[in-house]
Amino acid sequence: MTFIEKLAAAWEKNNSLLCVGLDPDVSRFPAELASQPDAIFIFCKAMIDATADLACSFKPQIAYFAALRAEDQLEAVCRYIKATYPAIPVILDAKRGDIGATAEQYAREAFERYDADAVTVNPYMGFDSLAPYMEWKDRGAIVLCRTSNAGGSDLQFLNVDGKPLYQHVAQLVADKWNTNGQCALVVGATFPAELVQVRQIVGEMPLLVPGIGAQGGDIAATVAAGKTASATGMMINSSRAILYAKPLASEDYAKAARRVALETRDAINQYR
Ligand code: OMP
Repeated sequence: MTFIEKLAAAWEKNNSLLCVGLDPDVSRFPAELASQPDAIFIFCKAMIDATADLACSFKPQIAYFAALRAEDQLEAVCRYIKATYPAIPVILDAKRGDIGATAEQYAREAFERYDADAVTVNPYMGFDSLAPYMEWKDRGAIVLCRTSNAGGSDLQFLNVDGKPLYQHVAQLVADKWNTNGQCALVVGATFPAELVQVRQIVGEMPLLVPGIGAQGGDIAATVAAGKTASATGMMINSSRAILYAKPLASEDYAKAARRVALETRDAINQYR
């Protein structure tokens, strides 16, 4: 099964467009985890178990592991998802981008070492920097297009031949780069007007849409702007709002994460 097929099956199976982001910040972990040597894995496993029936994908962010020399725990997280919830695609968020020879190594890192179903990549260096990922026909390449941060406008909004640069990226991926049908695009939930533009350009192509939750993106506007004719087409990511949800009196941290993930999944579904 390809990444795109697996994603479509997960949308259906869990009736969900929610991507649960795994951004494990040890400074925000519950106190009882602090002394554990593999605290990052234990925390992520708890989050995965709490949300696996509510998510269409999991997105571990590599920097949170690598900064603490915890790549072994990222490997364990990816292995755990694959073994326990094989229907849920794993997106390695690494935002890679480099010359072809180096990109080949990054592709092996994502698809061999971590066995990710898809990886986020940066289009700034052009098609030859993305081509090595496309050699992995059953995996996905999720290309940054209109990012959720305010500074994304510095370059992505530059006017090039009468159109903002991000629209050229969307057009290039849709028309030329997606030769094997394995691409998706990143478009922030913080910019619903641009989400509408990108959806018009790329047709049914899946979009990774971060920016709801901690970054304040509006769920109703996001869904209206980005859904396809079949009311799917998006992996709407939330990380911190789910991972660090404040437990109510009767809850532990995993139950709190589940409550917020459920509310978020259902809020998304309400507007599909
Ligand atoms: P929260 O703001 O905590 O929901 O986390 C958002 C996650 O999505 C982080 O892991 C970011 O690195 C990632 N992200 C963005 O926030 N904005 C983007 O434009 C792209 C990404 C991404 O590629 O995932």
